[in-house]
Amino acid sequence: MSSQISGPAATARASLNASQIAFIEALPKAELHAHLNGSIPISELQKMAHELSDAETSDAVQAGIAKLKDGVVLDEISEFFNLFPAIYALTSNPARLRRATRAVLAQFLDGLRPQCDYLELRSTPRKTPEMGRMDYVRAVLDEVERYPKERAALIVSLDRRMTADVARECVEIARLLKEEGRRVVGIDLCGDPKAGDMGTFSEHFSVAKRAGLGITLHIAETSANSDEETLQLLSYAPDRLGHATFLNDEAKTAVRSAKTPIEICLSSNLLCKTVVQLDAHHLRYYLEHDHPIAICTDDTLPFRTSLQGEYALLMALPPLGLGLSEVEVRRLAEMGMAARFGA
Ligand code: 6MZ
Repeated sequence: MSSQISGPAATARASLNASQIAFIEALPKAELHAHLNGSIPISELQKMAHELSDAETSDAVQAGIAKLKDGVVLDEISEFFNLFPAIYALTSNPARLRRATRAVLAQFLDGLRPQCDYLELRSTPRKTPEMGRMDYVRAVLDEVERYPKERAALIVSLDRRMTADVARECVEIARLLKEEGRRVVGIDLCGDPKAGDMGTFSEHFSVAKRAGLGITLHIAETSANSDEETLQLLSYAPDRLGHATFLNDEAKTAVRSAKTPIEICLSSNLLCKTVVQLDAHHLRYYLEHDHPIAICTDDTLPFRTSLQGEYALLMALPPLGLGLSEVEVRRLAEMGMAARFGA
């Protein structure tokens, strides 16, 4: 699996026997919640950082890459967002963005026992001195479309900190590219959960829906997200939800009656400390109610995980994992496949 520094997923995997590992590898699985710039293998980032001259990579970027290599420890989720400037400095032109995307796709989809059968990769269109947002999305799509449509698709992310104009531009890019027949299947809302005004996004989700794009929203990711904000986001009738860790009873009832699939990222929740331990994880509640769930990685690099690692967390015995049965794990994998926007 991963040669990265050990995290909860690797520890859980190490506790499984060969037949459990073979079971996980053989399960048809979909990865529906993976952020491109959080999923670039460290070896690829290091290569890119080496190839650039010192003038091009500042000390801060070098320090950021070194920190990622050593395995970041986060005291709280807000620290997580400080990791991205170093990565963004490397994926700031179309050629290097394509290279990074190719490495991410290979990590999930290539090899004898790929991490997953289908990947919906997501990324936030970025404008840099060397590319516009449309160039950004086209560059990523060029790589995604090297795989058949049954294997890979793209979700365009909106960042909570975006202005209304930038959000409009991103949705327009997604809509136009979909119309051109390119493989954009959805719109996501992500970014620092403590930032932004969610009223900014309402009209953009309507436009995206009318264009036939799926909507997935990071929602109630931290205890600081207000119930009011959560209900506002649910009023946009999303097709899937990311995390949904801190839903109150009213929100839970709404989500269950709409049967909205929830993308669950166990290592991410543990390392960002939004869930203190696995036996307190909200996955259990949804599993008990037979509510649709998709098991996902979020950001493989900082969370030191892989999709098979997340499945290992499901199977490993407590306290390393949730101790779910093969029947339950198979059901979760099937629910993940059923929640795809594309394919
Ligand atoms: C919220 C997250 C996230 O889009 O540049 N991102 N947003 N919660 C999370 N869970 C901890 N993990 C990643 O990938 C990186 C961007 O994805 C969002 C952040 O906005 C981050 O800057 P892209 O490819």
